[in-house]
Amino acid sequence: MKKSIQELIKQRILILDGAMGTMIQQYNLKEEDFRGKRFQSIPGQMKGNNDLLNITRPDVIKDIHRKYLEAGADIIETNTFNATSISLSDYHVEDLVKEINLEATKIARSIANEYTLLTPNKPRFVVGSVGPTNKTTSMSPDVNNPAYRSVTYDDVASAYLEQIEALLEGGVDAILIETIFDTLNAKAAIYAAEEAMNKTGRNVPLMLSITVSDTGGRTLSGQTLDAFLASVQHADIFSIGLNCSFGASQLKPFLKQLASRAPYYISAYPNAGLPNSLGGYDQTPQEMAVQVKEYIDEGLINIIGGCCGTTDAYIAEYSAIIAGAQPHSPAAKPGVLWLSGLELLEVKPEMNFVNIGERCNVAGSRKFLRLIQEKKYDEALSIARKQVEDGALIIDVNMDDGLLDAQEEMTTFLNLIASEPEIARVPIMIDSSKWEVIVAGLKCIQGKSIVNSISLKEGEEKFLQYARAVKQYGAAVVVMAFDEKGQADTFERKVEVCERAYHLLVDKVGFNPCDIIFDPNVLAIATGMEEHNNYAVDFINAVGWIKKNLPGASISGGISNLSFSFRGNNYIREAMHAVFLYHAIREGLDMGIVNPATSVLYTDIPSDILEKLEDVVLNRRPDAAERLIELAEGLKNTSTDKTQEKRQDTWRTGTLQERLQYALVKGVSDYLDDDLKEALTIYNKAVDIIEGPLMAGMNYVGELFGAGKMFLPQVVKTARTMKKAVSFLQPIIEAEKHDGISSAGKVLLATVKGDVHDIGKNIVSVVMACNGYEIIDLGVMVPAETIVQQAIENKVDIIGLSGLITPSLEEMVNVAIELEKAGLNIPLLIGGATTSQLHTALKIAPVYGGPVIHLKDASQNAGVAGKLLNPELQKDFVRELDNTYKTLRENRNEIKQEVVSLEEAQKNKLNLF
Ligand code: THG
Repeated sequence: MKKSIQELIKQRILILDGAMGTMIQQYNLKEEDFRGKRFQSIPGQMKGNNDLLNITRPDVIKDIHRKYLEAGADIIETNTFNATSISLSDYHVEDLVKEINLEATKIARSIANEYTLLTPNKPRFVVGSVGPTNKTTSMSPDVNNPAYRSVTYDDVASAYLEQIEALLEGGVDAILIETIFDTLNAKAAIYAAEEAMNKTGRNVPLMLSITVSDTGGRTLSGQTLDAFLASVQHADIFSIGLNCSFGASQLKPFLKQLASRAPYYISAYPNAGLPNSLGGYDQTPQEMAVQVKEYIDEGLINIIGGCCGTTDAYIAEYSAIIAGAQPHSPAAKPGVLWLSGLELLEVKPEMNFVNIGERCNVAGSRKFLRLIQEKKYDEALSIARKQVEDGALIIDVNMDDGLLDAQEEMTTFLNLIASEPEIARVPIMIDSSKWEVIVAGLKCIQGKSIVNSISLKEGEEKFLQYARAVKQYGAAVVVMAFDEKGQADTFERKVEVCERAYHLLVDKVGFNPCDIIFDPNVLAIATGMEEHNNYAVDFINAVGWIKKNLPGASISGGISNLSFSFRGNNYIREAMHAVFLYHAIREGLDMGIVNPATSVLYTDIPSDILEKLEDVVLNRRPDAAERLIELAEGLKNTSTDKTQEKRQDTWRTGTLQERLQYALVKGVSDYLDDDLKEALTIYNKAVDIIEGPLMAGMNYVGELFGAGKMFLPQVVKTARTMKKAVSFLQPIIEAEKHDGISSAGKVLLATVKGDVHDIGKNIVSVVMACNGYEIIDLGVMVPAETIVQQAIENKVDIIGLSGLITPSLEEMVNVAIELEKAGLNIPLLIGGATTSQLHTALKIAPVYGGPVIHLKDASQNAGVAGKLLNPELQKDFVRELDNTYKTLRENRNEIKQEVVSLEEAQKNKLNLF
């Protein structure tokens, strides 16, 4: 009987295959191969649609699998990386999802079985490859609208469900969700995988593989690996690992980090080194094997394979280095509550207390309510940001108001928070009494959040249903001490309800006890009603009981509820909270929803006041409330917020340059108008401000990014701030232009087909518009034909192509060929990460008659365009350019392609600005 993958992995390291794309390239397939007879009439280009080859050239795919099996692979991946309706729709073949996945599985299955028969003691496995899709649910593709999403969680989940169902039906041995760059996409895939397994009745191991996108070791959507682990902790995961990103040696520190924390088997399939400036990979199989051997020797690995640039020759090296090696033994499960935003929050006992910011609550703050009603989201976000600055480790968000569409507001606000790295750093607590609002919130958040709340109010059945859903979405949950009889107000009732809920969650739902947070109801005291006097005591005692009797669970409460009867007297309120927290934390309170700006410390409360407060909180005498009220009236209502505000604004005392740089680096636009007004009095022209201090600030951001000190979402925020600055200056620039002078020239801009990145392009657009050019922006994913047609129709003077990912290099060549075919010689500007002068010189310039210029960053565009459109300057410029390109080509023949350093690769990435 063939051993299962679960048995085999305990015994030895398993070999996964190498890249599919690199192998397909070796067959030099033509457009006709991809189309076959069947797809002759589908519009657009079909070359590059590798997944379609399962139908049109199954012989090639089978041959590739055979080579990998021959090279010693224990596991091969189906050729289905892009086989979801979302990715296939780029090629207008989104109807073929089921067929492609079934065919791909059939091909892989048959050849794997063949090899299992040949080598029965080395059984071969087929894993269904599930790629990230080309869209992200966590980020906005629109610079002007950070709340916008081109796809939703539901879109992605249903696309994945269709794919994974077919893979399971076809008979894969495991599902591999790979090249994960966005955790929300991955969570939707995990959700879909569970659904698909339930539907098909085939329960197979779930494997995950992340790709890190920067030297700081974060995903593209900005999460650290630790944060990622928290986000997917709810799933039944077989293995986790890293693929793509970098070569083996650059990947190692991140792999180590993952292996030290992840309670799963570990996989790795790196690229064949770092890409060279042409987007190719030069590391030899032997060189790569030396680096991979280090992983093995350090006990990091259970499954090893290859990504971009690897072929069967690389995989063939592995058998020797894994022989007799000790497989990695997974880390222990955490045993404490893990939450995450962009970063991990591990609620460890020694943390003492986790404060949850209460201020983004329309029911708990008049100001926040007004801002949401008036759709002043920027200011509403500032409230969230301030709470994090004040030390909130989690942010509570509540949109429950009769006159608001709570579901829509929750979605908008959480999407906006996702674009604010300073806020998104921390986990979110989704606070609503409406289930639909909670679900809407869960579908927006890549981190591991907290649902606030569920309870037994509507009976056991509903409670279990909600709890199962929370678990499947991967959140922790606040359970309020409510049941069918109502709110638990006494110690006995609190304990009774929490205990019952605990057993239902742990025993019936299989909830991780660490993901349960009890809220035994903080109720207002000193209200004048005698039956309220013991509420705080009952709460504190219940905390102690839960801590001792319900292992793993945390305890929280809405602390400000306690002091409602002292509204208007902030000092007394805050002092009362301090006293209450002091006693509750001693009993084991883990967290609380509070105003993080509070500055009253227990130890700072004068003893006469403290005594009266403790009388009230601990219910020590019947007249305690009256005595406190008397005292409160004597005290002025001191506001404690003022000093806090001052402290944060110290950066405002810097020079103009420093302030603008700070605003860009932090992405803070609050003072932008003031600072720019000041700049206008110093600089001669508004354009000079953009090209001077603002560009300098952007370059500084570039350096930080290159050094791994900033990560992509932060940089995106910088870009937004830059855009705001530019739009402030734009009308002034317009006015400064001499009247009547028409446009400096018409510029067509496009991100090429296959690529959705456009932040860099948008900045180029703004900078050039500032310099008087008329911009025709065709957006993203623009096919070559459209670029040609629009260039002709609009009689443009310059064409600018942009792209961030490696395949865009080839697409740019394709566009140049199409422009040449159309007989054009309009100057072509090339920009974006992965583009390089070398690639431009070697691959793009030779296929096009017009000038082709590579630009390093957005600040160069206007200058170059100016030269190109001036007949006198153009001659010299183009001659010089030709010479440079010639030298580059000649040198290239002598020395082997230079390998760009990691830092260079990072800087290239920033070319998008
Ligand atoms: N448990 C759980 N969740 C909760 C609560 C709880 N969520 C909501 C609430 N209770 C906790 N949040 C707040 C937020 C603000 C205030 C009280 C609790 C508050 N606000 C001032 C007031 O009403 O006087 C508002 C002043 C202003 O408008 O600025 O006190 O118990 N799980």
